[in-house]
Amino acid sequence: MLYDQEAHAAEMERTFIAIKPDGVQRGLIAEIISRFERKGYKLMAIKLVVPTKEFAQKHYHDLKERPFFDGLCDFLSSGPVLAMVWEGEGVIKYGRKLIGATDPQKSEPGTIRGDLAVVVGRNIIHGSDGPETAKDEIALWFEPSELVSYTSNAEKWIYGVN
Ligand code: IDP
Ligand code: MG
Repeated sequence: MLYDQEAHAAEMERTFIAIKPDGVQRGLIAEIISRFERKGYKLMAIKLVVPTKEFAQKHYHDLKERPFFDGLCDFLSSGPVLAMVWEGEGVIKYGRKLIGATDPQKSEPGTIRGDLAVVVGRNIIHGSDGPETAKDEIALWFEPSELVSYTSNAEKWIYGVN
């Protein structure tokens, strides 16, 4: 069913997705990106960065009381991270579905962590968990000028927008 451009634009969301150092080192970049791309989401920003530990602490600030916080921040800053912004209808929530549960042993087969990871400390990918964190994480990792807005020719086929 076709619906109008305005309704479509109002439903558009952006989320922050990062392939952690284990995913990059294991050669899983293309595999992971392809799952978001084939679903129909649109890549708006991408860069490979080695975050400092201080930056990792900012990214994971919500978890600072957890016993694994220090090790987690050491790990995130231990090598290249592929930082991305993906756009689409429902991409924040559905992106988390594509990723799977935090613990790969509890992730369903078919999800990224379910198919490609085994332990919680090396679960290869990060995804924003809600609209507020998505906004904050995109702002932490990217300058506004690094986000590329464009119309994909596939959109009218993905959304049925007239
Ligand atoms: P999420 O990545 O699924 O959103 P969070 O609870 O936000 O999960 O935790 C952030 C990251 O911290 C996880 O992806 C995982 O790498 C790590 N983590 C979470 N719980 C544990 C744990 O119990 N032990 C070790 N690392 C953990
Ligand atoms: Mg989280």
